[in-house]
Amino acid sequence: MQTTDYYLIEDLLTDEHKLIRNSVKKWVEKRIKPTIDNYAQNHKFPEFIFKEMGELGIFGSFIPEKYGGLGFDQISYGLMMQELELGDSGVRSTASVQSSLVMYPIFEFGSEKQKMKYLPKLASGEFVGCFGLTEPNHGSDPGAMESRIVKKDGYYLLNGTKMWITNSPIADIAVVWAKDENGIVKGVIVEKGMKGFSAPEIMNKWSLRASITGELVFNDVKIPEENILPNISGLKGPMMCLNSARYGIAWGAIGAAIDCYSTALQYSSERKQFNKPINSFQLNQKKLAEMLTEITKAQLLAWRLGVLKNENRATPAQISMAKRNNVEIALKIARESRQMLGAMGIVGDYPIMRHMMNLESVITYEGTHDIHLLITGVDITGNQAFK
Ligand code: TGC
Ligand code: FAD
Repeated sequence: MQTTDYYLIEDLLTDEHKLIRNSVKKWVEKRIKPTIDNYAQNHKFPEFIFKEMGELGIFGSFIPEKYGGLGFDQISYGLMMQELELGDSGVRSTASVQSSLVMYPIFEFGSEKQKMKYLPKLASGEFVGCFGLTEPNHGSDPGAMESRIVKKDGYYLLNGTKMWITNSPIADIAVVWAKDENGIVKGVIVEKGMKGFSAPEIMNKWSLRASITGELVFNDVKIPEENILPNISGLKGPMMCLNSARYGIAWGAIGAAIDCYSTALQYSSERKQFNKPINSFQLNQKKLAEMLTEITKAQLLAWRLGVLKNENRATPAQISMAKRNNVEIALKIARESRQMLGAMGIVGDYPIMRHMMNLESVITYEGTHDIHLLITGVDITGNQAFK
């Protein structure tokens, strides 16, 4: 049976890339695959992943060693995300948030003191971080955010609410985006235990059930001046973080797609109807052929984007195209694979339904499917399309 590396992309990887990918693959096979269905069925977050992913060097792998990272390149980061999402989108979510949305802004926009204080603990998994941009009234349009910081004598007062925040209920720190008195977006590091700060969990999700999601509520929270990210002002701050996370998702979604496709391929070679394996019927072969074609195209898109990212040449619109395309094909592959398993497709014995439900969040967060289409449209035409 065909592998999922149809165009021999393996040849484009260095020995170091393969080593990194294989170590994450091994961990996912040993620690995530056997346990994740139980966590998802019970809507529980597998907290053990923090320490173990920290030990594997997954958090902030692209950050210099001085701050606890490994100084890896962007293809390595992408491959890690692919392998994690082969296990579960929620596990990849945790790595995306910790690496791209918490460690990245502290590294890029933080003071030396902030970097030394937070980055090594985030890298090791001792600290859990979260990222607060979305609000109850402002999702796709974060520039209209209502959260505010007001300068006082030696500190700031933070007020507002953030919504749909991955890992917020268990986070030690939150990188939060709020406007100052001049309407300028600033980044703030909020620590667990600060008076007036709470992070209630959002319950009853049908998607990303093995990931924990919550709110961030700020009522006159006193933020020391030293907790403001000094080197960034404006919406481009959080957007730069999203460039990194969206890039990781473009790789991650391929992992979910590969897991669904491989499951459908295996099942359809064993399952017989009308005295024949069901993968001998042309309609099922069409499904498999189209899935592998889309996986191959997505791999090439992600790999080339990684090369451009390594060269600091990847544009936000290129990242939007890859995130949008790869999540869309993963979701379609999940739906087609599920059909190929018939009734068996709906049970937790196979990973497909879980991936499918997870991908309904992945296609919405980090910018919805349509927002990424609009970003591409604006880039092509130079004309605004969503205001
Ligand atoms: P616009 O006027 O276009 O831009 C405002 C300023 O931001 C800059 N900018 C970017 N900079 C770097 N990278 C990007 N991708 C950027 N996009 C915009 C832009 O140059 C400008 O800078 P300046 O210096 O001129 O002021 O902004 P707009 O108000 O029209 O808004 C459009 C925008 C870009 C916000 C919208 O298109 C968008 O992307 N909305 C989606 C919001 C989103 O993705 N939210 C994600 C929340 S976090 C999350 O979902 C985490 S999920 C976690 C998990 O994986 O579990
Ligand atoms: P809305 O912005 O209300 O959009 C609703 C619909 O309207 C969408 O289909 C959208 O495409 C469409 N739409 C909006 N504007 C336009 C337009 N101009 N033209 C055409 N169509 C439009 N956020 C964080 O900050 N941190 C996190 O850690 C985080 N984690 C998340 C985890 C999960 C499980 C989920 C589901 C979300 C998470 N989010 C997080 C929030 C996520 O980024 C937002 O849900 C997303 O940006 C969309 O915002 P919204 O849900 O408010 O939808």
